Amino acid sequence: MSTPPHTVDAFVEAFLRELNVGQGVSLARSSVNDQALALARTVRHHLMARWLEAIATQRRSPVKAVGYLSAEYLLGRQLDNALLATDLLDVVREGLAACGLDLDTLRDAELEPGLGNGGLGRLAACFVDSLATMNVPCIGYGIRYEYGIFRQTFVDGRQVEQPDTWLTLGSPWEFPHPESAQQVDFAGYTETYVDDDGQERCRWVSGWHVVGVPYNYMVPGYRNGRVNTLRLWSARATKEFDLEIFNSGDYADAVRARTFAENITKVLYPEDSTPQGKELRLQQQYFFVACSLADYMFEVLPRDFDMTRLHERIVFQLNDTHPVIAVPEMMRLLVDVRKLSWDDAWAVTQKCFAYTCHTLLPEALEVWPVDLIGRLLPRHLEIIERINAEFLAEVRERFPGDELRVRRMSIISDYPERGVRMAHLATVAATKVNGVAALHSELLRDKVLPDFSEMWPERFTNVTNGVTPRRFLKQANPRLSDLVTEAIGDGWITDLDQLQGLEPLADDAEFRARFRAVKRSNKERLADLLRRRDGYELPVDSMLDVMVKRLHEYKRQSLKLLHVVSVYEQIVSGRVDPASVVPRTVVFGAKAAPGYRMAKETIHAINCVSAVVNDDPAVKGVLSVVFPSNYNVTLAESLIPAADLSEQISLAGKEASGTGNMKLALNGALTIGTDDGANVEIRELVGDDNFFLFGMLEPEVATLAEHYVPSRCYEEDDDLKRAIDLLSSGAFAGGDRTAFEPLVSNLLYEDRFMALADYRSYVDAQSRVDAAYRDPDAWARAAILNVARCGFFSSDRSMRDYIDRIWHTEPAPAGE
Ligand code: TH1
Repeated sequence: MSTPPHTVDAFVEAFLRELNVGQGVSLARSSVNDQALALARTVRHHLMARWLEAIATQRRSPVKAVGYLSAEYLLGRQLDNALLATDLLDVVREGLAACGLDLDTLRDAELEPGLGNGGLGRLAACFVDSLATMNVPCIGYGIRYEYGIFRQTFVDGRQVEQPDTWLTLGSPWEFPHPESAQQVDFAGYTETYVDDDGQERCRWVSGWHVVGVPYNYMVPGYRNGRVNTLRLWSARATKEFDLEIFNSGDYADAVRARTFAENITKVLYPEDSTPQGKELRLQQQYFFVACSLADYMFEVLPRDFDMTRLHERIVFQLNDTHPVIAVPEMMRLLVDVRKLSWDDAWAVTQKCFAYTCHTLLPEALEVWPVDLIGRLLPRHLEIIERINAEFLAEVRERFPGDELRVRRMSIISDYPERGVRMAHLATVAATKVNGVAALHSELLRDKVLPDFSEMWPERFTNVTNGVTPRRFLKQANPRLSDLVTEAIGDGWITDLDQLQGLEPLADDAEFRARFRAVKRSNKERLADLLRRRDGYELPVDSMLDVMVKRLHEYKRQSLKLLHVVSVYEQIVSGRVDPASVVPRTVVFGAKAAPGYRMAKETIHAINCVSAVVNDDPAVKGVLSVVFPSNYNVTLAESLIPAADLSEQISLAGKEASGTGNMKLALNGALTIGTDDGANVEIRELVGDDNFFLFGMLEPEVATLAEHYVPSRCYEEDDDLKRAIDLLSSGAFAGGDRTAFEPLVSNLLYEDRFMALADYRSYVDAQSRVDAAYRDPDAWARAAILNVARCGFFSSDRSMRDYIDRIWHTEPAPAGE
C-alpha cells in the first residue's frame, strides 16, 4: 500500500499518475471527465488501507455487526464526502490549482448515484454514515440499479422522465467482486426426500436462476480511520444458463435470456410511499435479500459457523417491508441448507431481525398475491404458511374464540385476494418494531398494528429519524459551519448536541449580523447555481420559502400553490398594495411518480403559475416562484443552506417523519408546519415562538373525515374562492379554462388530504410568517435558536437509539 498523499506535492504526483496510467491520457489532452475520474481514484486510494483493515476485522471479530437491508440508498455525490472524511480538501484544491485545474469544476462532473426515491433511501445513507463515524461495524446491503431515480425535465411545464444514466461516464467509487457472486434461484417446485439420517426434508428444485455480483462502496467514518462497506448487488445471467440455450441453437433466445436476468437490477421503481405490486419488484426484493443473507452467513462468517448462534454476530434491520422476504429466506437457509430443526431455526431467526415501518398510508403497506409468491418462490410460500399457522395458534391460545382477531392478524389475508401482508410477517418475526418519529410510532401501535401491540407491547418502540451533520451542515453549508466552529469549536461535527452552545449567541447582535451575512451569501451561491442550471434569476433580497420533497397529495404541494395564487390574486386585483407585501421567492423541488396523474397535474400547475407570476410586472420584486427541475441530493445541498422558511405542511397523521424538515431547521430555516411526523418534535425542541404551527391535529382529522365536504370550504372563504376561481379562469394557461380542471375538481369534490380544510389556518400562519420576517434581526434570532436546538436530529443520535433499544451492539474500532 503506497502512502497517502498528505502533501500537495504527493497529491499532484498521485493524481497525474492516475490520469496517465489509469485514464491513459496526458494532463494536456485530458477531458474534465478524465480529470474527475483520476481525482476520485486518487482520493479513494487514501481510504483503501483502512477499508481492507475493517473488512478483515469483520471476519475475525466476535463483535455483533449490523446488516442494514434496504432496497434504496440515496447516496448523493461521493467526492466531497470522501474529501471531508479524509481531511484532504485543502490539499486537493491546492494541488489541482497547481495543475491549472479547478476543484469545483471537477466536483460538478460527478453524477450522483440516485439509488433511492426520497426520504427512505436518504435515511439509509445517513445511517451508514453515522455508523461508520461511530465505529460500529455495519454492512449496508442493497441493489445496484443500473438506472437510478429518473432525471426530471419539464416540457411545456409538464414532467418528462429521462433515464438516469449515472454509470455511463465511469464509476470510480465502486469495486465489483465477481468472484464473490451468489446464485439466486426462482420458480420451480418443492419436493420431500429422506436425508442420510433418515429424516424427511424438503428441497426446492428451482426453475431458473441468476447470479448476483456484489459491488462494494466505501463508507468512510468522519476522520476516525474507519471505513465500512456498502454492498450493492447486480444481476447477471449465469454461464450455464447461457450455454444450454446457445447449444439449443437459438442465439437470439440466448441473448434475450441474458437481458431477462439483467433486467432484475435494471431500474429503480420510481414510486415513493405507494409501491406498485409488480412481479419484477418482488424479484428485486428477493434477489438482493438472498444474495445478502448468503453473503453474510456463508462468506463473511466462517464456513463452519454454528448457526444457532447467528444472532450473536448479526442483526438485520429491515428498512420497511421491501426486504421482509429475508425472513422465510433465513428459515430456508437454516432448515433446508444447514439442516437445523424448524424450532431451532425459528428461535434464531426471531432474534436476527428488527423491522422499521416508515409509513401509515394503507396503500403503502405491501401485500403480495399468494399466487405470485407461490409461482416465484414456492418454498418461501410454504415457509410463510407454516410461520402463519404457528403464529395463529399462538393467537388462538392467547385470545380463545376470537376468530375475528385471528383474521385481522393473519399474515395471509383472504380479501380482496389471497395475499401475504409483509408488515405482519415482519412484525411476527422481529425482535423489535419501530416507527420513525414519536407520533408515527404511537399511531403505528394504536392504528396500524393495534392487535400486535396488544399481544406484544414490549416489541414496539420508537426511533426518531435523523440526518448526518457531516453532509447536511459541514459539507453543504461551509459558511455556517465555519461560523459555528469559530463560536463553539468543531466538536459538534460528531456530537451535534454541542450546538446548544450557540444558544446565548442568539442574543448577541454581532453574531446575528454574521449569521444573516451567511444566509445572504448562501442565497447568492444558490442564485449563481440556478442561473447556470435552470436560467432562473433568483432575487436574493427576498424571503426564500422552500418546499422540497416528493410530490404527493398527502404532502399537499397544492396547498402551497393555493397560497401563492392567493397572494398573487390579492395584488393583481388591487386588494393589496404590493408595497405592503413582504417579498418572497417560493421554491419548489419535487419529482412525481411517472404514473401518478394528480401529482403530475400539480407539477404542471406550479410551472404554469410560475411562468405567469414571474413575468408579471405587477408583482415584480414581491413574489416569484421557481421550480428547478430534477431535485436531487446535490441540489438539496445548495438549496437547504439558503432557505429562510421550511414548508412541512402534510395533513396531520400522514407524514411518518420527514427528514427534509430536520435538514432545513438545522440550517437555520424556520418551519411552517402541521402537527405531523417529526415536526412535532422539532416544535417541542425549538419552541412555539420559533415555529409556525397551523392546521388540524390528527384526532381532528379523523373526526372531520366522517363528514368532510371540501366545496363548503371554498364557498365559505372568500380568499380561497378567489384563488381557486383564478386558477380555473385560464389566467395561468393562456386562456384555457380546462387546463387545471382535474386538479381543481379533485380539490373541490374529493380532497382526500383536506387541503381546503386547512387553508384558512395555513394562510393565517403565513401572515404571522410575514410579520416575523419584517424584523430581520428577530428572525435571525429565531433561526439561530433553531440551529442551536436541533442537535437531537443528528443521525448519530438515531443510531445510538437503535443500538440501545434494538440492536444492543457496541462500537468496535477497526483493527483491534
Ligand atoms: C418515507 C416517509 O414518507 C417519510 O415520512 C420518512 O421520513 C422517510 O420514509 C424516512 O423514514 C417513506 N418512503 C417510502 C418509500 C417507499 C415505501 C414507503 C415509504 S415511507 C417505496
